[in-house]
Amino acid sequence: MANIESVLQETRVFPPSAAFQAQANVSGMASHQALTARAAADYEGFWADMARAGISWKKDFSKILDESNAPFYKWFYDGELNVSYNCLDRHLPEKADKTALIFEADDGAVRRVTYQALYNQVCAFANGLKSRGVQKGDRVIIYMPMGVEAVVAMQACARIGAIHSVVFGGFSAKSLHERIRDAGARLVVTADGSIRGGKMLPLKSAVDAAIALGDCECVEAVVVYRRSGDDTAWNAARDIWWHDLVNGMAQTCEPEWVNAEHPLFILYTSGSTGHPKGVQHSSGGYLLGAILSMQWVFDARPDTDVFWCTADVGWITGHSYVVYGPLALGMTEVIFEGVPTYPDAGRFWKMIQDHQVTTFYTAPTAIRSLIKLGSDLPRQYDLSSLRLLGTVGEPINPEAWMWYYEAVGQSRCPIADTWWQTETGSHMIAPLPGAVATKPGSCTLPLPGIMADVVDEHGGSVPLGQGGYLVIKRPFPSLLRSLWGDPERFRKTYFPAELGGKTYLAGDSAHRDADGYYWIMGRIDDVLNVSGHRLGTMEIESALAANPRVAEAAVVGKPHDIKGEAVVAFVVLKGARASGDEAKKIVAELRDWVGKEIGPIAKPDEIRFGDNLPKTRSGKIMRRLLRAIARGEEITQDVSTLENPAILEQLKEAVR
Ligand code: 6R9
Repeated sequence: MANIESVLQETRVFPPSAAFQAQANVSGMASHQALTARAAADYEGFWADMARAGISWKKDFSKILDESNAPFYKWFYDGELNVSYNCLDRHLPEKADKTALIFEADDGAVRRVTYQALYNQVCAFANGLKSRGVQKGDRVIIYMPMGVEAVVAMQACARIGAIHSVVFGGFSAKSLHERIRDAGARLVVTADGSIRGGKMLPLKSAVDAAIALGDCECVEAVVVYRRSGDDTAWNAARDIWWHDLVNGMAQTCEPEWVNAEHPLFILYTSGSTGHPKGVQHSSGGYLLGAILSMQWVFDARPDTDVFWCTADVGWITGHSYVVYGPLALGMTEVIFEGVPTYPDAGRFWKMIQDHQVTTFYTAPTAIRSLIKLGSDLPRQYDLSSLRLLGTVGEPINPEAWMWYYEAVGQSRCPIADTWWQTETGSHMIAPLPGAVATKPGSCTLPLPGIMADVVDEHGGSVPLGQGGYLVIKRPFPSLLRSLWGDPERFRKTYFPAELGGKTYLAGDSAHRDADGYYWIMGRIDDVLNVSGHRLGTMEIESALAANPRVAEAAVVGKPHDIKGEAVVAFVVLKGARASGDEAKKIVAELRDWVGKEIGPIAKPDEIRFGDNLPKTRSGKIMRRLLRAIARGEEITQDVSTLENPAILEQLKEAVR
């Protein structure tokens, strides 16, 4: 499947402090081991206990796990629940006036929303959706800025059993179009625009452009939240303002009780083909994963914590640790509209101070960029409220880990490096911070009940110290159930026959050290991780190839100090190879093009032109060679079969 590299040896170990351990939900390694042993001894009983303790069921389940149609697993599959009920209604008797959301806008304005107010807004919006004909099982696309209304829209869908599919606001009209069509969305929820870093970015016009691309007859209505105040083109037959939709709607709405397996949402993510995959999650199992990981990994203390996950709701992290996990536990959480560097690089630290944040969860790429912009900045703020830090999205390098630990956590807060994926729904490998000693750069040990392993291409465990494929050997509740509309792709991608057809192949390589700690080494497929965002090289290649100037393109990643990985594109133009100012002009044009085809996050950092691409005799692009060229490495491969070795010289030059 892919090449496996090794990582540096890291020897620093940080055991939990006595103080942290004393107060932790899971305190000490013996408790961790007891949970793990319980799961190993009675796997189904373990998960059933957890599901009964964490979730309020409308109808208790009598069935736990169905493996009869593997890998299409089912969990708690005769139980009934409603996810929004679990996030809102069940807290009202005791916590109606408690703050659920502390929303900080880009310009610093703060709005607090209590559980009662959130419940009222969710119910009103749910009634609004129903008034537009949205029913259980219908798909709703949400293309919104980060804010209270995004949370409301998602919770309202969950309330009526509609399946939401959130599309990150940074994706282009073209990407949005593909997702609207694939999901067959009945309704789109958007805003006139978003405000980030002082800049307005239009959203509604992208929805109009997406629908204008055609084949979107499924969309009956577009609901528009007024945020930026920008002028917006209006189609009176289809468009409706959010405030008009909810005006006069009842602020109660009986939840739609759904089967545990009812799809809660679809979230598109990149894979190794040109088309994104619609990862489909369940209601019961997914919610359980969000709840347990909040309790275990974030050591949630609902009565005193102020939780802040900086992820946008357009990503899985925003689903599990903004919209569902913290609310299911009845916590107070911060949500932030803006960017970490506006008005300056102290924004995160100021917000932690202002809102007395106890638990802070962000991505290594944000940490690295903030180190660069002001490694002393955190010390200018009072960060004494913090008790726990987390990271997600990509491997964190030990230097960034140490800075996070010392400068932000003041050598007092444990760091939970959490490995998981869109597909796993919740944390899989991460420290339980009151139990597991951490090591900078390692996501440490699997959570209790998660049967992770590192295997070779036949599925056999490899010895400690050796690299291999990261897999999970038993189905677990929060695992994706299918790919929307493509069960065969689901089976082939995640449960390959080579591994027996029942083992979940994560798509990452990893190794374990002598203590059994996991170290993630990188993707084994053609997926790049740029600033914690998953991008398929094939998606970028198809976007480039769709440009009229381009004959052929190949895309690889190369290490980048801040983004983790940078996108390098090798392009063959129709006609002559470009050089000089002409080349610069075309580079700018192609970068913009990719921005429009996929979204700004996918723009190549570097473009190199050649008369051809290096290929094998059978015509396959030699990607390993391109990776070496992109990194500026010595070429050690045999290139004698290349038709035109001179192109290698051409491709060594990036256009600057
Ligand atoms: C949650 C999320 C998943 C991919 C995953 C892996 C990488 C995520 C990581 C990590 C090392 C961590 N990844 N967390 N690598 N250490 N703590 O990011 O989901 O966007 O689907 O990305 O991200 O490569 O396979 P998603």
